[in-house]
Parts: sequence; C-alpha cells; structure tokens
Amino acid sequence: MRPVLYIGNRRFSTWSLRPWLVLKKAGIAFDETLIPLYNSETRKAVSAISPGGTVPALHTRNAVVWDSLAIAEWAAEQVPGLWPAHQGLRARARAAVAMMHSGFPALREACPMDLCRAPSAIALTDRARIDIAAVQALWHEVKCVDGPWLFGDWSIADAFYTPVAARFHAYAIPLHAGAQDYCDTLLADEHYRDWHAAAQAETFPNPYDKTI
Ligand SMILES: N[C@@H](CCC(=O)N[C@@H](CS)C(=O)NCC(=O)O)C(=O)O
Repeated sequence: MRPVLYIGNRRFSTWSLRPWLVLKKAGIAFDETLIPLYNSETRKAVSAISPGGTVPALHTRNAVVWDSLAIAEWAAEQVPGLWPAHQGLRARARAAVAMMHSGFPALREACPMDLCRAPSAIALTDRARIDIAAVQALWHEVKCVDGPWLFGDWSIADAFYTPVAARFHAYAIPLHAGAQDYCDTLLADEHYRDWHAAAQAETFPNPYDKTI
C-alpha cells in the first residue's frame, strides 16, 4: 500500500504544503486525498482520518502520522538527506524548523497564505513587521553554506519556509536582497510550482471572502 497524505485546500493550507514538499523531495510515492476545509463537514471528515483532528495526516502501512513536522520526520527516517548531514547544520535546521512550526503568530495572522491572491500590500501591524524582520534575520543568521537553499542542499527547513515565501509574495512584502533571492528560489521550485498550479484549479469558497 502506498502511503496516503490527507491534505487541506492547497490554496490555503500551509501545513499541508510542507510535508507534501518533503515527500516529493524524498521521492516517496504516495497518494493524496484532499479534505475541503472551512465547511460544516470538515470537522467530521478530518476527525475520521486524523487522531489529532487536523490535516495533514499521513496513513502509512503501519502508522497514522498527523502533524506536518512528524510527517517530515517520518520521511527523514525512510530516506537519507532530508536533514543536513553535518551535525551542527542539522541542529540549526531543526531549530529553524521548530521556530516556524510554533512561531511567528503575528505574521500568520496578518498574512494568511492564499496562493490565488494577486500580490498587493496591506497595512501591517507592528507585531507582524517584527515577525517579518525576525524571519529575515533568521535566514541571514543560519545561511552559512553557499547555494540557494538554507542549509546547502535542499532540506526540510526549506519546505517549512516555502509557505512564508508565498505569504511574502502575496502581500508584496519588501525584503532584503538575500531574503528576496531565497524566496524567489523557493517559489520557483518545480514541486512548489506543481502545488501552486493545482491550487489555482481549486473551486472551493474563499473563507476570507466576507460575502460568503
Ligand atoms: N500543528 C499541525 C497544525 C495543522 C492544522 O492546523 N491544520 C488545519 C488546516 S491547515 C486543520 O486541520 N484544521 C481543522 C479544521 O479546520 O477543522 C501540523 O503541523 O500539522
């Protein structure tokens, strides 16, 4: 049986995008099932496949893994190379991922990912500006290896920051040159482009549209 990754709407679900990218980069063959979010059936449908009550959730031959980072770690146990090989870099990559997994709440709130949004600026709260500066400072701080990715070769950290790049793009956030280059790299990635194209084809109602 191929693993099945349950995801939310590609247009909005940052949590789903991250492990989807990891599985693609790992070269793990998997099926995917989308559960539409933001409707009256969502809770029941998600609870039926996810002990955590959230998507993403990965069903493997012998386990159900229901958190984006746990799914990434599952993939890293199947396939080498998803974390940096160097122990110090690996520790930094894990710290950077942990920050994204549990941090930057003001950025998340002010700039929800919407892959169909025509890029335009919004008025940002001071807290969101602080988060945006903190993300860029983190990228600058951890990027100690040459190459387009955060830690040399592509790693799970790049998957976790891809939705941030999509937010920065959608809300036309001015970035430092290095941060802009990194975002351009993430958003040009072939697997991200596939996800982005599939998001454009979705026809679910927009939960941020106040008229629905
Ligand atoms: N920490 C979780 C968060 C996952 C999460 O919040 N998923 C949202 C969709 S993006 C969800 O399933 N919401 C359930 C609902 O809307 O009922 C992870 O990393 O996977």
